[in-house]
Amino acid sequence: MDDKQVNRPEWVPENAGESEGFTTNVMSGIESLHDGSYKSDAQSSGGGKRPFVKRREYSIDEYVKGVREGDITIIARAITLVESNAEKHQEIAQEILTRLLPYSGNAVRIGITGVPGAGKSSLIETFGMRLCDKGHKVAVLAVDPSSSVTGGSILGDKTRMERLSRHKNAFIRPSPSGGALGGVARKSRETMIICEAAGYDTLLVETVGVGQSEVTVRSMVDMFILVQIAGAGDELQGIKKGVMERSDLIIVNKADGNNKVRAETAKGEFDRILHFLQPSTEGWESRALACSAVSGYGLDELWDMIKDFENITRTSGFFAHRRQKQNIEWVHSLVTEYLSRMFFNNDSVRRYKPIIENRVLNGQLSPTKGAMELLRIFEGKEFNI
Ligand SMILES: Nc1nc2c(ncn2[C@@H]2O[C@H](COP(=O)(O)OP(=O)(O)O)[C@@H](O)[C@H]2O)c(=O)[nH]1
Ligand SMILES: [Mg+2]
Repeated sequence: MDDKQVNRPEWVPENAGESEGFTTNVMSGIESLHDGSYKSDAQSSGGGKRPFVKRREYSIDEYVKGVREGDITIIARAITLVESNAEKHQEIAQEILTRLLPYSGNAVRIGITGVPGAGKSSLIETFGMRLCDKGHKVAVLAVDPSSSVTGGSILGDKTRMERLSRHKNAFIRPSPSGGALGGVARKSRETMIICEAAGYDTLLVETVGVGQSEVTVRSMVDMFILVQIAGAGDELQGIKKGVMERSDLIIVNKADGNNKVRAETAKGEFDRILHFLQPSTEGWESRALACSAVSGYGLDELWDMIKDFENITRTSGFFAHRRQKQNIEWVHSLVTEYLSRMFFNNDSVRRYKPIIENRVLNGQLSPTKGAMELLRIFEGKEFNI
């Protein structure tokens, strides 16, 4: 619990409780000067508190200017505002985002999924380094709805993208600890806007949680990549037809040493399977590629494929079309989320919900009738059963 105290953001008032809408825990993430965080004593010595430095408040103009100029500290602070659940931070954050929106949208957004251990973070590091060396500006984000429970994040585990995090052209941001997936998704999407306005041209989004987060990340990126390893067996890798159908590219990673031949064989098999599946992106035939995050094998080809994908879909108009669709879906999901929160926080609903649920459990009320009754109560009608 001590840990939590140390990690509480500076702007949380001393007397704020856990439930007042504040992010109560900031993940320590990587030790880097590029995420705008202080090189924390607490992390290296495992003990002492980081020195308390009162941060200067920036004006909205300063935020917008700083982000546009690529000022790492201000970018990180702007993202922290976006990630805050406090209402007053949200107001400022939304104003900043509105001002930045016209400068966003210019990056290619790539989502990367796959089971833990497949090598997503390692690939991002090796591949990201190459892009940065070529002069690209790469932002790496993670989407991990479980991070608020476990306190872990991609950058908290052993792969910390240490080389990449030190590169001047890279910006790495661990997953926001937003609780529900919806919250994490909103924060990640808004973080993407900030990164694009800051001039990052390639956004790599690592999916950390399994299941639902894949669907969410697919809905916020242009290209979706599934990372697999050869020989682990479909069961173990949890390959579902749905995930493959959402993928534009399947990377068979760890194609190095003794494993190279097996990886190439697996690549061939994936190519065959993909051929029979519904393609994820109109006008693009999903394909497989063998790569190694360790040797760098296949990574030039990976970049060529990303460029091909971008060219083909931009030319056909599908690229822009998908983004528009994603934006509208985003609006809808925000509305749904808002309504659901309002519904379950409604006083009458809270009062009668346990009673109605109990009747459903006892078989006195069908689930449908129970739901209808709750909705009636929400609309201000009398409880009448
Ligand atoms: N031999 C080999 N090992 C790799 C490769 N990529 C990742 N690994 C190892 O696989 C493990 C998991 O990698 P990580 O990037 O953390 O996977 P993630 O959970 O998918 O992000 C680590 O021990 C890596 O060193 C690769 O291309 N070849
Ligand atoms: Mg990882």
